[in-house]
Amino acid sequence: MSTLSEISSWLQQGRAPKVKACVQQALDEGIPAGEILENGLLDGMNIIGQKFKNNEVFVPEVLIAARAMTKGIELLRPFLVADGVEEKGTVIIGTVKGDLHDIGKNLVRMMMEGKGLKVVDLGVDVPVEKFLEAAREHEAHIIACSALLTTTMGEMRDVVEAVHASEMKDKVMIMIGGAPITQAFCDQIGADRYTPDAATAADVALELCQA
Ligand code: B1M
Repeated sequence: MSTLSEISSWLQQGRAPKVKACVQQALDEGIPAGEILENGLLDGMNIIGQKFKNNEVFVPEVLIAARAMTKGIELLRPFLVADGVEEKGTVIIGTVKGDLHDIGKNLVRMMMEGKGLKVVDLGVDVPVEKFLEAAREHEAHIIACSALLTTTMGEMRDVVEAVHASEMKDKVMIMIGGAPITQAFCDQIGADRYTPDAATAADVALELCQA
């Protein structure tokens, strides 16, 4: 098995120390960092994302795999910058004001990072103004809002209205998701895209950044 296949395989098994060791081995073998990212780490994360979508693996496995990926990316990050690998787009993500649920949002963030996007994570309980400030500061392509409570999903409408009233209205797309969110709600508030799960959110974010 090649070192890159080993990275993908260990990542799928959530074995962070093994992933780190193999990433180091691949670097020592002279494999470019971009290739290690694409054909090792992202390959493994894409397989996990697909299995998650098909209910073949569940949240704990995904979180452990995502943690292993983060460890691998930490090791690669300086080389990726040195190699001049360009990030494919910038996403501001957060759980809306009043809402403290972050497991799904963290999965979305990790899947998006797995697609090569730069993700600025504002955490939980994020007020509307903070989403806008961050989008301005980082020249983001996308604001991604997560909500798990029916009592907080209305915050997304405020984010949409604030972006539409700002100078960013033609530049920044708004993606929404979380258990109570539906396509009908997305249409109602005028957000750009609703996605039901983390893997689809990452696919759509990449598509929007490349459009
Ligand atoms: Co809370 N909670 N909770 N909770 N909690 C729910 C959401 C609830 C449905 C439970 C229930 O009653 N059956 C209910 C909401 C009811 C409603 O509004 N209709 C509820 C409640 C009521 C509450 C409190 C009010 C309870 C209380 O204090 N009385 C309170 C609120 C606190 C607050 O936020 N202000 C509360 C607190 C908590 C904990 C802190 C204990 C904990 C959160 C811990 C944490 O996140 N760090 C918690 C948990 C764990 C849950 C449940 C059990 C699980 C949520 C979860 O993490 N699921 C949840 C019940 C349930 O969903 N079964 C529940 C796993 C996660 C991977 O899924 O987040 O849906 P999810 O993310 C998915 C998709 O939704 C999507 O991708 C993810 C993966 O594919 N997705 C996006 C998410 N964000 C996206 C963004 C996108 C795209 C897709 O684009 C931007």
